[in-house]
Amino acid sequence: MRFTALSAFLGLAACVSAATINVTVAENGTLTFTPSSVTANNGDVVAFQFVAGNHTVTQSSFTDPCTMLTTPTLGIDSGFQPVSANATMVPQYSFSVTNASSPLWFYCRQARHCEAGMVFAVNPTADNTFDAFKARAMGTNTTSSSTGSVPSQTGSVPSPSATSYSSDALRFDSSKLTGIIGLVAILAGTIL
Ligand SMILES: *[C@@H]1O[C@H](CO)[C@@H](O)[C@H](O)[C@H]1NC(C)=O
Ligand SMILES: *[C@@H]1O[C@H](CO)[C@@H](O)[C@H](O)[C@H]1NC(C)=O
Ligand SMILES: *[C@@H]1O[C@H](CO)[C@@H](O)[C@H](O)[C@H]1NC(C)=O
Ligand SMILES: *[C@@H]1O[C@H](CO)[C@@H](O)[C@H](O)[C@H]1NC(C)=O
Ligand SMILES: *[C@@H]1O[C@H](CO)[C@@H](O)[C@H](O)[C@H]1NC(C)=O
Ligand SMILES: *[C@@H]1O[C@H](CO)[C@@H](O)[C@H](O)[C@H]1NC(C)=O
Ligand SMILES: [Cu+2]
Repeated sequence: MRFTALSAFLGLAACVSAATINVTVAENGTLTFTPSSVTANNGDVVAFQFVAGNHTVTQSSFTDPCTMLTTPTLGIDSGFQPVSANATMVPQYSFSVTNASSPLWFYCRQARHCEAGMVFAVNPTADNTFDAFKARAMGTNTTSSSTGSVPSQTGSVPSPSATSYSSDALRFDSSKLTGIIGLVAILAGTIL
């Protein structure tokens, strides 16, 4: 009993101390994540606000920036988040960082946006920098690229490797709830 109560308290304390890191997607209608790279601690939530256009935040890998991560597990993917020009509420998507020692790499999978540099990173390293990731993204040549640039901002954290995370999604437009349920279930699973 006592142990359970203590565990619950520690769990709560961990939740309370976790920070939320806001990232704006398509600020001013540009093909950008702002900021484009963040440093997060374990438990921190990275929350994306999609303010314009029709974009995604989709997990990839350093070596293949514009391809959705499917191994060892399916990566994080917000799905397309269209925002009408006169929207008063913007869609939001978030996930929590569970291993700050593992960098996480993302792109927008709308046609050619990745190749235009619409990429994002959590905890890039000295070896695998955000700038190098973005350059790889823009160097992919499966499709022609359009214009767009991202102000770079590099976080740093030691040691690279495998990916681990939990994710959840909050969509203010209830028409997009399909698929979110599963993600919420994953989050609930990590809490319980
Ligand atoms: C993140 O955005 C939310 C609203 O979406 C706001 O309440 C919160 O203060 C923001 N956090 C930071 C660190 O800016
Ligand atoms: C959006 O516009 C504001 C005001 O001009 C500017 O400060 C900001 O850097 C712009 N953001 C992006 C991502 O271009
Ligand atoms: C958003 O983009 C996707 C992929 O291009 C497309 O299938 C979808 O119809 C778009 N949604 C809107 C509302 O334009
Ligand atoms: C505002 O949004 C609604 C729903 O997306 C759309 O039907 C309408 O045409 C929009 N109006 C303007 C002025 O953009
Ligand atoms: C670009 O295309 C060439 C030829 O198709 C290929 O050999 C090369 O690996 C590609 N580069 C990248 C970064 O995908
Ligand atoms: C966190 O990531 C590091 C570096 O990739 C890895 O060595 C470690 O095993 C991971 N820890 C967990 C709990 O997954
Ligand atoms: Cu995009």
